[in-house]
Amino acid sequence: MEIRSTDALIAVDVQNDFCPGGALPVPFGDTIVSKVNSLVIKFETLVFSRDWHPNNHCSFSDTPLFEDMSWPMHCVQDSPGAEFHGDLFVPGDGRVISKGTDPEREAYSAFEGTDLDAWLRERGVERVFVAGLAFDYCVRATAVDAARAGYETWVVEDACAGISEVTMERAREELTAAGVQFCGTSDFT
Ligand code: VGL
Ligand code: ZN
Repeated sequence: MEIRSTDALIAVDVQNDFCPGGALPVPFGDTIVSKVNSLVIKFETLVFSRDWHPNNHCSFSDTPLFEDMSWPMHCVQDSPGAEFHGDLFVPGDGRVISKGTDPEREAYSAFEGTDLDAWLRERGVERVFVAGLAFDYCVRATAVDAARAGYETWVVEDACAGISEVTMERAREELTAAGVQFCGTSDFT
């Protein structure tokens, strides 16, 4: 895979709370950080999304069920858990996209309620490569929205980790149906 000037990398929610030890840990979430870094150094156009909730966000529950998309409190704005993983490379010219900032609305996709589409369009981006956490929620939703917005969309699968096998399999089906393609970090030269 030859990276072009019209490509963008979207690194989704590589944050402490989604890594082991965090509030909403994705199994092996930390193991993808070095894979994401290997992409970060290759792409010119870089987007880093972050889950960035107010402390009264509607998805928070004291008795979260996960399956119904109620979650323990996580990624609260300006808390240590909301910070990017300490090993993630975030170059100064990378664009940080904060999502889920409205207390009344869930936002899994980095396109939802943000100016990401306009920002990519301004830069002439045609293809996007999506990686990060969690494969079955925010990576899935971001990639589906990218495809719907007209970008040629790829998910770099080994640079993602997901919450459960069942929802990951469902996500693969939904991504495929949306026209999203899959690749791996070893496909980039
Ligand atoms: C996410 C659950 C709740 C994610 C965010 O980043 O995949 N999952 N909030
Ligand atoms: Zn969240």
